[in-house]
Amino acid sequence: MQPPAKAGRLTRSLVVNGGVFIFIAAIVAGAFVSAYWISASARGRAGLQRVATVLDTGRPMHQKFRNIEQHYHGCRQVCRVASIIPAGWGPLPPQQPPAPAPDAAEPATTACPAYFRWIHEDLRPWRATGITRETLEGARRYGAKFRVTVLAGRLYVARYGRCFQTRDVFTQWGILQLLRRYAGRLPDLDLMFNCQDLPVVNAGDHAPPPLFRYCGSEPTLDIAFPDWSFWGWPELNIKPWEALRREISEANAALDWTRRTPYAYWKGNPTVGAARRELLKCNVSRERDWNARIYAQDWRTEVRDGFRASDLAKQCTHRYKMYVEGRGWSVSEKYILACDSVALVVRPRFHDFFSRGLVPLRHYWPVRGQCRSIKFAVDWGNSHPVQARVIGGNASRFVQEELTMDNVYDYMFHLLSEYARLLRYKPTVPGGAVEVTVQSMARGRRGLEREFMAGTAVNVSGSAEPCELPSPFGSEELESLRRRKADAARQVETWEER
Ligand SMILES: *[C@@H]1O[C@H](CO)[C@@H](O)[C@H](O)[C@H]1NC(C)=O
Ligand SMILES: *[C@@H]1O[C@H](CO)[C@@H](O)[C@H](O)[C@H]1NC(C)=O
Ligand SMILES: CC(=O)N[C@H]1CO[C@H](CO)[C@@H](O)[C@@H]1O
Repeated sequence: MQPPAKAGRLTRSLVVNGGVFIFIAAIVAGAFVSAYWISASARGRAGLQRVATVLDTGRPMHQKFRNIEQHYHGCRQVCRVASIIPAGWGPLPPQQPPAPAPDAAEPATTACPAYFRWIHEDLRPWRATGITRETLEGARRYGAKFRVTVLAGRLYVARYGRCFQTRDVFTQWGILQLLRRYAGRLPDLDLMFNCQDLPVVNAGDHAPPPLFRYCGSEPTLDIAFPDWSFWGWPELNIKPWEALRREISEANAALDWTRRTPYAYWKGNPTVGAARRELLKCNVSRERDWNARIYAQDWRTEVRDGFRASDLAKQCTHRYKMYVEGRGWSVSEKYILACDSVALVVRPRFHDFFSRGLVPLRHYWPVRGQCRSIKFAVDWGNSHPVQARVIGGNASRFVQEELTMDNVYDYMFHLLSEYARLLRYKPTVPGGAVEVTVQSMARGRRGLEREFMAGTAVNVSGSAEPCELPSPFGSEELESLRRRKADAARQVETWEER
């Protein structure tokens, strides 16, 4: 799913050209609309109530947004910020003690999914030593791009470098929504974030700094944090996860597994990563059919058409879907697993925050890079449809039940709370940091960026209770998990060789 740098440039140039057009249009139209803007601004209050109502109706997101657009079509400039902020969105409330449970005798909490246990593993390197300010600042050596500081429930961000597209924007937006969801319940904290693809913190470093990013790997110490796409990826027209998860689920119900094309499907950018270049060789040709149907994303066309041809909810048409890493992990994993198809996972080297909860042969079929292991997997599934459907069903159930946005927020809540307990100093606002609020983030945003923010804004009045964090793995448990993974891979290899 990682677009090439070229796509970024293309997007930017489209934006620039669009900007010129809007600028000219504004000069022409300016004389007519300025009077309207002023009257729209006077009606702002009523408008905000109206938007809040629209957000609460539970209608499909695109419909809600069309309503917002219609309501505000005349006041882009005046109401641009106001229009995504429902009534009652004040500044963040000050730190408050947690509200007492309604009935202390009856704990309302549920257990978190098992993959939350990896939080303890990711933080283990600092368990004994704690984290000093100097240790944290060591993350600058590893290219930290921004620093997130939470003080009394308020969010401060210091910027050290650029992130591709709006990765940083939607990551910070997600943290901001977390602070709203659990107002007054997150401790003060100070962390470094790198928004690039590859984990880098060397396990052999004498004082390894904690560094958050979107994925980790066995040989590195980077801490896995939910990626931006859970709040949407506007440049690729990928909707926020909660909405897309529902759409995929509906699409699954409409196309039964047995009616799907009995081949393995992959579509993406084949130029990132050797594994993807290898995969291209497995495409069907006149000489050979490895049961793989592989499509390269045509970025030029897709960018021009707003990625309409890559609607993820319409890509669950095959019985098998391949997952192949790009430069690092790929955000496509959750969309593939959600399909109800059998996921053929080509030996991953990286993990994101949830993928360590997946069990081979239970949630997916592990494949080696070779074409013949893809062919074997598809032949096996087509001759064992009952077992194949169980694997596909387990994966989509995992995604639909254990990877809801509630769980994503709870994962962030527990990861950040456990992390904060390791700090050996009292965080303060670092040099160069500015406070980030819903208003400051929304300012100047338009189009999909604005829509996705409105669609993922957390309801402040909610009194959600985080799930209960499971205990750390024992060393034997970790060992048996590792063994089980290796055994499953070996099992498949023996079947292939028979
Ligand atoms: C916000 O929370 C209130 C109270 O729990 C609830 O009635 C309302 O439906 C929620 N709105 C949304 C959009 O979830
Ligand atoms: C794979 O083969 C199909 C069918 O011939 C073709 O449509 C598709 O473009 C090929 N994919 C790539 C990446 O060449
Ligand atoms: C881990 C998991 O979800 N396993 C389930 C896979 O699906 C079968 C059949 O529906 C269940 O029996 C397993 O519990």
